[in-house]
Amino acid sequence: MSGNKKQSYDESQIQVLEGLEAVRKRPGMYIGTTGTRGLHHLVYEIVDNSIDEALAGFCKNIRVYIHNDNSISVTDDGRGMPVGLHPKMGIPTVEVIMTVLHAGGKFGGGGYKVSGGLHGVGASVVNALSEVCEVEVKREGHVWKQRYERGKAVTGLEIAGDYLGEATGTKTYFKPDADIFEDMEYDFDTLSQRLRELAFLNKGIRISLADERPEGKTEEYFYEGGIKSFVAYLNRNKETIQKEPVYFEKKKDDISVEIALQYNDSYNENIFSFANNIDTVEGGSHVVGFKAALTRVFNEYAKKYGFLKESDKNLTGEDIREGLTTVISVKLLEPQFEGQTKTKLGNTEVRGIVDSIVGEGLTNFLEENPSIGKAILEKSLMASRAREAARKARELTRRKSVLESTTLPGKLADCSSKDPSECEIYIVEGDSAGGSAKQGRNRRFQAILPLRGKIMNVEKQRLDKILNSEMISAMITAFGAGIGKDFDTEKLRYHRIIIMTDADVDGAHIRTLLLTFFYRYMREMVDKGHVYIAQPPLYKVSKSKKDHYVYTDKELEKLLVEIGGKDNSTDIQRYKGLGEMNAEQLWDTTMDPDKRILLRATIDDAIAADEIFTILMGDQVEPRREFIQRNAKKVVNLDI
Ligand code: 1YM
Repeated sequence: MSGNKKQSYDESQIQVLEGLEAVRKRPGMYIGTTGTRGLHHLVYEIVDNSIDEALAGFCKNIRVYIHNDNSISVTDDGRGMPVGLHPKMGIPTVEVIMTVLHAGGKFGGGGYKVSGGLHGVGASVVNALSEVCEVEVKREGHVWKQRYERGKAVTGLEIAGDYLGEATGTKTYFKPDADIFEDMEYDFDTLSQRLRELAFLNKGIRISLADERPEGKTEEYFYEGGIKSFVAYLNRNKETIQKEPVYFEKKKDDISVEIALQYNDSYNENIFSFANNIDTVEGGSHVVGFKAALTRVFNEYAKKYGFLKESDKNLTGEDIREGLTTVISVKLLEPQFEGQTKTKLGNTEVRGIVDSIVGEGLTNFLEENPSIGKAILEKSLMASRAREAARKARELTRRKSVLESTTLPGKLADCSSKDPSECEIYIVEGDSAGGSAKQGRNRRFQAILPLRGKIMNVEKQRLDKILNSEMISAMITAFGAGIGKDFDTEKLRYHRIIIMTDADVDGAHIRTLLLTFFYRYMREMVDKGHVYIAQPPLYKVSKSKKDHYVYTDKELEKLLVEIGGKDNSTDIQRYKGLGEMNAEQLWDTTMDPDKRILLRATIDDAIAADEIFTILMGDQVEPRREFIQRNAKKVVNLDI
């Protein structure tokens, strides 16, 4: 190596260290959080490199391993990361990829790089945030290896052996740094969900996930049908109107577009859209193009075949999307992400391309499948009538509320403060617990609304019926923020809506029903973090005249050790329901803001939430039974 080269090596090393030091100092800037989300994000960053290699046409199989100590390996059978010296840096390209910030994709031939997580920062960030990282490349006949610790190379790129045949590829191993991450445990289901999604979004790639921890399992995801299989999967527990999803695909001006859609007999619309494999939660130009074409084509078809008279008003997009499940996936070279969470596709040129392929494809499909067209249009016409009825009902309730001013429901024990930001409302299961809560509360800022029995299952009803339910209208009036399209969180009378149910299966059911209702009709309230779940204790342990409240079985074990084991004077009371606690106990354990535990209900994953709601609320019994068995323990802590 010449003196010159040696110097540039040193220089680049200095630059490198500064770069990755920044990642370690402010990891949140690069991976979002250092919580469990960020931990899982590391895996996606590495897998994205393999997906890029697959999209370039060189890799078919990707394997992900969760090792016993929660370290991770990802392997692929692509070309292997380039091992030659990097022309500018004078060190092996592998090392540049692993140790220079933002290196991924910026060099090395300008391939068709489309994948990339929300933050898209690549392998160097994973390396910086790992205690240990090792890369193994099979390329040019040799097995090359390099090891890094907290982002710094601790060995050179060494030849560790040779391989036979064509078996090129890359393996990246990393162990997340415990100094950085708060939570070090990988969740199989979280990884499984994203890897399955990637397999749907990139047809023909085989992705496997192996959990080497005790009782871990192995799964493989491979979908020849791509997003067509995705839609079928999303609808798998529903009754569908068409047997198979419709699928359109086209590539134009370097933008590739895929769309699959299928109707089911529910009243919900589920549109999932992706750009470069990133979930565009906020939609964007591809979704706008899709909706415009769908509405236009169905209205034209309805007029042409007499479902609507020429003089009739057009069906609305909402009517046409009732019961629709769609996946839209576009891949383009320079995606622009906009919106609050940078999950809205901005590229305007995408809109017209999607519009034209849906327009053309759907028109042909309907001409060839008139019976399906008829079934969908009849459903849309029903939706239109129901919406009209709901509008009238809403107007009626609005008018009523103007006449009678703001009559709050009789069962509500309201609080005295009128400042929503400090006010909270407890939705309490059962009259007796409701009574204790009313006595025990702080009247200034805590309101109580007792619920008797189960609320209506909103999943199976349209809005007009839902408004007739006494319990539901009580909640709507108490919250004061409207419902459905008219819902406005600015008008909420309480900034904390707290669900308080028993810690048993019935309680879990009521909680899910309430969450379904909030999710479908007061969505913004959930999104903005106004919904909470109270955590009543499971046990009261009394020893030497001292009471301890315990919230989980694990805590009980720990406490018994701490207080010196269980003996004759120790009394353990298991609470079966909230009703067994008196007012003072309920305040002390579950309602006192200084001592209580509240879980915030978030819907950070519409797909998972929709699955749970559908399974728990839908008509099919078998998936529900399976789900409950699978999640028997988790159900109590349903994190949705
Ligand atoms: C388990 C992780 O990183 N695979 C991988 C990465 C690359 C290549 C192949 C690759 C790309 C190109 C040429 C190219 C990367 N290369 C680069 C860089 N798996 C994993 N497999 N040859 C090999 O894009 O032209 C970054 S990642 F920078 F060299 F292009």
